[in-house]
Amino acid sequence: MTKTALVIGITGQDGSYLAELLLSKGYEVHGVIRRASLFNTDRLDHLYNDPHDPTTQLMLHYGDLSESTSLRRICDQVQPDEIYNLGAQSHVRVSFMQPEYTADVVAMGTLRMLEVLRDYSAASGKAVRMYQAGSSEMFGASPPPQNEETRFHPRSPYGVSKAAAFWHCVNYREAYGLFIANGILFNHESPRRGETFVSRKITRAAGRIKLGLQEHLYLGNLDARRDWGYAPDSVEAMWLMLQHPEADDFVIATGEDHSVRDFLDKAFEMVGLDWTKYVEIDQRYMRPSEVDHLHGDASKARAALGWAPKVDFDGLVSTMVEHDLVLAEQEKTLKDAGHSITPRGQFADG
Ligand code: NAP
Ligand code: G4F
Repeated sequence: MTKTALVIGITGQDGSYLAELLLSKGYEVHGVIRRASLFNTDRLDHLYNDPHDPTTQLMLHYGDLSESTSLRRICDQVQPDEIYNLGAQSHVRVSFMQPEYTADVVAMGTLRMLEVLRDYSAASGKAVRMYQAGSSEMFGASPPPQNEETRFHPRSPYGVSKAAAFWHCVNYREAYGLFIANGILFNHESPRRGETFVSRKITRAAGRIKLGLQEHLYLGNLDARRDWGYAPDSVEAMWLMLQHPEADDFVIATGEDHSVRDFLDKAFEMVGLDWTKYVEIDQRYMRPSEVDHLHGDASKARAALGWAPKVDFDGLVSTMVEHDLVLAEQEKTLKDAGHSITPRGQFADG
């Protein structure tokens, strides 16, 4: 029997890799997208077919976590077996500037989705399974290594909202016997990472500076340490959580941590440049309260799900730098032809 999945946040980094994974496993995949004034499906375009083609396995629907009516209608129409809630205002620095909006989408949006799940499960009689995208940002100030037993001490409106979403999911699992798995994922990156997250900001800049398209890279705290993994490895863990016999919560991490400085060293070494000549510290990229050190212990996921990361830190940085060098070469060709090129990752104060 073909399984049907509903992915909220399908246009994001993880959503696009998850859609690829599910399609490769024969799923019919439905995604929720937000209406925007410009198309926002770049990360999915290689997967998308004309919906009028009866063989297409990927369908997109307009909806939003801020509106339960749309989620309810989509769920009733699509009749999913598995729901992946990856939708979020996912930028930590932006959450300090838009705390109410972040809480509404991340915490309340998850609660809205849970109410839809509760009613849809009862009406359809299906044993529906839901994945919730939790975050290591929930651990915040708790010292490393962090695992499923570590106390949450979030340090941002985003982290607080993710912790609220986590507990809503635990409560719905206990109260209504629903299959809901919380993934507690540590940072994961890829060539599809948004360009205002530090990893991609660095690899985009390394490529552009190498080709003379950018002079400086403005950053905030270089001392923060993160457990950086590879996004395709992470989405495999999401799928495994929903195939597990019991609904549970799992930390997903590489078990290695590096500083932002280490990331700079590696990325600029790859393009043969000394980053200290180009990087400048800009206070607007600092956070009112910072998460200093994340280092995950994913032993539970290794034992119960058989999950392990396939790509290490060096492999991750190399993949991103190689990709972004090609992008920079394309931009250079455009620039040489008279087009203007803007390093958009440095546009806003996030
Ligand atoms: P991302 O690239 O920022 O993607 C977020 C997705 O959520 C996008 O598809 C976005 O749509 C959608 N979205 C935003 N607001 C929405 C709303 N109001 N209603 C419905 N959808 C909305 O994030 P990601 O890196 O793929 O991360 C996926 C999830 O995992 C997020 O929940 C994130 O918080 C969480 N997470 C990420 C990491 C990480 O390191 N990447 C680690 C732990 C947890 P648009 O494209 O229209 O903006
Ligand atoms: O790349 P970041 O913005 O990721 P952050 O804050 O760790 O959040 C990401 O990972 C979470 C999982 O732990 C996710 F839940 C969340 O959705 C998101 O995907 O920043 C990483 C570190 C921070 O300590 C930040 O202060 O890099 C530091 N940093 C230094 N300069 C910077 C910059 N971060 C950004 N975005 N931009 C800078 O210029």
